[in-house]
Amino acid sequence: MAEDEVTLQGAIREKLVRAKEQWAREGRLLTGETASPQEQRLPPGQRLVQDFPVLDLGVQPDVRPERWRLRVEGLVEERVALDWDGFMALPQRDWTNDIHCVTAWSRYDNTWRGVAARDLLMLARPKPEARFVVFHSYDGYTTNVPLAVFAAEDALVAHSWNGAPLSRQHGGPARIVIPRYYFWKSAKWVTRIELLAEDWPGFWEVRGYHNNADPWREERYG
Ligand SMILES: Nc1nc2c(c(=O)[nH]1)N[C@H]1C(S)=C(S)[C@@H](COP(=O)(O)O)O[C@H]1N2
Ligand SMILES: [Mo]
Repeated sequence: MAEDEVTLQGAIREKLVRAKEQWAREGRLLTGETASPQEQRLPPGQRLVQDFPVLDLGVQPDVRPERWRLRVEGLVEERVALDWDGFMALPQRDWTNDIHCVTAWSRYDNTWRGVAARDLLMLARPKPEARFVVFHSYDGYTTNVPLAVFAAEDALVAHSWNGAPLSRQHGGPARIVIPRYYFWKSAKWVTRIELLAEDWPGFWEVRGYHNNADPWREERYG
C-alpha cells in the first residue's frame, strides 16, 4: 500500500480528539439558525478570519510528490492509480471559494488549482450502484460524502492554494476540497478515493460530527 511507504511523524493527539468529541456532545457553537448563501456570505455561528488556521490530528505526513499516489477504486469500472506526473497531466483548473470550519472560522476567497473530481470520475467510471465516497489519507484520516456531491462541479483535488504549491501543513502535495461542506470533509494528504454502495462514516463522523456537514444548516453534530 502506498500509505506504508510514507513516514509519519508525531502521534494522534488523543486529548484533542476527546475535546472535539466533547464539543459534539455539548452542541458547542450551535446558534440554532439556518441561512442561505444568497442572504449572507457568512454561515450561522461562523466568524471571519484572515489567516489560514491549520487543523489536523497531530500527524502531518511528509509525502514527497515522488512518493505520492492517488487511487480511485471500489465500485468503479476502471481502477485509477496515478502518480504525481499522471495527476499533473490531467486537465488543470482553477476554483475560488470560501472555507467554513466547524470550529467556527471561515476564510473567504481561497483560490485553488487542481484536478476536477469530475475528471477523475470520468476516468474511473462509477458503477451504477456506487452512491457514496470515502476519502482515505496518509495520516489515517477518513471522511465521507455522497457521490453526487463529489461529482459536482465545485469538488476537486487541489495541489495549489493562492498561487503556490499546497504546503504540507495544509495537506500537500494534494487534498480534497468540498467547499459546500464544513472543512473536515476536505481530506488533506489524500491517497485513496473509494466508491461504495453504502455510506461509511469517517473519522469525525463516528465521533459525534454530522454525516452531512452543511454549514448553512449548521450541521455541526449529528
Ligand atoms: N488527512 C486529514 N485531513 C483533514 C484533517 C485531518 O486531521 N487529516 N482535518 C480536517 C479538518 S477538521 C479541517 S477543519 C481541515 C483543516 O484544513 P487546514 O489545516 O488546511 O485548515 O482539514 C480537514 N482534513
Ligand atoms: Mo475542522
